[in-house]
Amino acid sequence: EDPKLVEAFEARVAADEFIEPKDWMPEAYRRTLTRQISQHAHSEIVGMLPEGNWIGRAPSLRRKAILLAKVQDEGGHGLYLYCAAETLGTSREEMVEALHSGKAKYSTIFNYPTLTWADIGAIGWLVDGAAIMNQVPLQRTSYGPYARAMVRVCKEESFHQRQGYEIMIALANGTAEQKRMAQDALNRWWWPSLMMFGPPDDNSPNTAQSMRWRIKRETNDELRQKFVDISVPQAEFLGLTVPDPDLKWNADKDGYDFGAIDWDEFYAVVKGEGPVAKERMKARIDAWEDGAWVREAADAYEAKRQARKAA
Ligand code: FAQ
Repeated sequence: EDPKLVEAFEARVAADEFIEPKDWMPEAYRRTLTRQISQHAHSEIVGMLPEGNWIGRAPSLRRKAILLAKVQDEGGHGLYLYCAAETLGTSREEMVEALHSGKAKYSTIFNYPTLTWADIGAIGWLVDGAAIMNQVPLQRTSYGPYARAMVRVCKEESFHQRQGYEIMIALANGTAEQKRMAQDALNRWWWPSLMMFGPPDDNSPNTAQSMRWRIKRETNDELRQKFVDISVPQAEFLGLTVPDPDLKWNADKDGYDFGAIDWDEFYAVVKGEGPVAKERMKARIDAWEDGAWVREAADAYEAKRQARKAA
């Protein structure tokens, strides 16, 4: 690569300018962005599954309507992000193929099962909460189409987080059984939510370069710490207990110290050994195959339209 082009690129990034699709960029920048944005898109799409399976079982018409809208939003985020990734030169088909073949990752969090209605509250509160914590700084990521996608996505995610927390408030103030369900959901979702931020900084191969290129604006550990600091008082307000005996306020660092994360579990789930990983992939592959007729019909329609135009 021409060192002059690299230098000019790095200067633009350092000046907080957005890089746009037709601008020159180093191949490694293109590659890591395609990786991150496409995996982000896959996460949104696979993320529809754990909640989608509760739409028909939500406890009231109002809850069904809200959950349906939320899951549709996640689908929209996925499509939006695939479009942003496509501007870097990889086709949607290639990205989907990478997901289905197991080559591309998606967030570990969606490989855990949703056992009770309280899980829908915990997901909105913690999983969407963690997503916002990670995505707000990405509104200033150096690639223009990704940054702009994040503005809209973050607005919708904050609504999702509020709806989840509101479910938790209802359950935590409900019957003893409902409060028990809320606590059980917190117990199961807390640690996987902390894992969403990725491996610790000293074990994160992509962080240093992505910070330099301003793809990432804060590191995995910085965001994880902020998430703990914001979520603990929210759990206290609910009257629930965070399942971490080592959690302790640390006045010196003005934040919480927290217990050790089970990184063996994280890496096992990344490798595809999550509790419902096989089920999730099967659902995605089946949906793609069952949708073949829609793609064929769209192609046939387009061919007819072109023929009519030519005539
Ligand atoms: N799961 O070097 P790093 C949502 C992989 S929110 C699986 O630190 P990086 C909303 C990582 O890809 C969830 N794999 O990597 C929603 C890399 O492998 P690779 C999605 C993980 O990229 C809510 C390797 O480990 N959000 O969907 C995970 O610098 C509710 C080494 O890691 C985003 O994707 C993990 N948790 O930092 C939807 C946000 N963590 O790719 C429905 C954008 C790490 O080299 C319902 N992405 N890995 O093969 C990011 O900010 C970053 O990509 C990180 C990882 C922070 C996820």
